[in-house]
Amino acid sequence: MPEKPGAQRGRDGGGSAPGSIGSWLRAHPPPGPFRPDFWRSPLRGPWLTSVFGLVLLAGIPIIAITGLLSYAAYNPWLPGNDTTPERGLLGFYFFDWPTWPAWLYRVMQGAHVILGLTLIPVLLAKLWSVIPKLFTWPPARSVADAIERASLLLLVGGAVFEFATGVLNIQLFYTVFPFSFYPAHLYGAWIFIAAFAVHVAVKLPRMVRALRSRSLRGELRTGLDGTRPEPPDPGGLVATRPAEPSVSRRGLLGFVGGGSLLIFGLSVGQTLDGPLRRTALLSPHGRVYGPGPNDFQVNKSAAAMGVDPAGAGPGWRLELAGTHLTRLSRADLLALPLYTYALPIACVEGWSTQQTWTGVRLADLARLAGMVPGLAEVYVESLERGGAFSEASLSARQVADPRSLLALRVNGADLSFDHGYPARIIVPNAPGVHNTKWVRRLSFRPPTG
Ligand SMILES: Nc1nc2c(c(=O)[nH]1)N[C@H]1C(S)=C(S)[C@@H](COP(=O)(O)O)O[C@H]1N2
Ligand SMILES: [Mo]
Repeated sequence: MPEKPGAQRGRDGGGSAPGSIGSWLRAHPPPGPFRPDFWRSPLRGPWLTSVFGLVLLAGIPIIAITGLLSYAAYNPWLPGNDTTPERGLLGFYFFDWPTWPAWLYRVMQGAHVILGLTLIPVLLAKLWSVIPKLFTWPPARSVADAIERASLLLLVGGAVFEFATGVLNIQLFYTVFPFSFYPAHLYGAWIFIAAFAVHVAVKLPRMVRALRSRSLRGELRTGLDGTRPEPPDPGGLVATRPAEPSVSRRGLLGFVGGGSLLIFGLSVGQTLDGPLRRTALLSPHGRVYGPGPNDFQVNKSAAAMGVDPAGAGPGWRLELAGTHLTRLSRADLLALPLYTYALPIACVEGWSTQQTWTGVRLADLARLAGMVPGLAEVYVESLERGGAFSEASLSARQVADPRSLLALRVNGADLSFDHGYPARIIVPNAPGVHNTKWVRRLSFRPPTG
């Protein structure tokens, strides 16, 4: 395919006249990585970069969409759900999050986290394959070049920031950030998504051309002996002074793909119930539980959150506020109509589990507080003092769903203290963090605008 004349401008191209500062700079790169012949891997080239790029092009939009929807699932404009910006500029797409299908958030967040983890080797391989571009000399040849390179900084910086904060979050290292995870990961996402979209638009034709330049099947049949560098490219990916190959393209693709499969295999179990959960070796939480009704994953234990067991004893009363204030003991609650549903707990960290919960409908509690289900949202407060998840708001739609419970029992037994005894919220399709444990008070009120 004939190149457009401008496309041939490579390392030696450029706008400046001979004798100018630009041409002097170009002729005198500093030593080390800025010298074109410093990068010697015979595998680097447009085809290899494009293979990794194609995988990322397929995966990153799924991660982006599931991630953005995950923010919407928080109904962040409701009081107490202040983990993210409200419906403003970045939250323009937020909507009243549905309670149906009950498994949606579970599948979505699992896909977000596990696909993100799985793509890490591909992302690293892609960055490795273009590393000489970070050191082109001079750093910018023109204003347009400077803008393009600045956008690459946002792209690479955004990708590294999003993957790193995501991994740190699921490994529960919240405390290492000097900022709050939720807004930082969201702002970073929009910067990354914008830079990614520009990058794809600019590079797509070149990627398609590069992918056509070799056959994947052919490469997968080629061993070390047959491994030759790609033809010299104007983009400067192919080594000018290639070393002897020490691994074939097949070997490199196998290494990266194998790494991805391994990560996938060791993390997907955290979203499955049953024996396969044991395979989730990368899951930071426990994987193996006893056979008891309360033997399933605990996110934050009562002790870790400093919940005083005395407050959850026989003196505990649920405060119901609406048109009037009502106080109910656990026995009072157990005497109300009870309902049982199998519903998931699905954490933003990606892990999830389905359990069978028994409790009082939030809609019935709204009525007891003098409110009309469908016309009342609820502010939930727990016995926990001060933790980020000690309170949350549920929308009118969430309160009205007949499967939304104040759960008292799980799998036929009383809730354990770690799972929220004396009572906890369970709402279909809600993020785990809105399933508040150790509930102390429910304040029903007319819906927020
Ligand atoms: N009061 C209170 N409720 C809470 C939390 C908390 O820290 N405090 N953690 C939440 C989070 S992040 C999740 S994922 C679920 C986990 O429920 P489990 O520990 O019973 O599995 O509880 C939620 N409820
Ligand atoms: Mo969570």
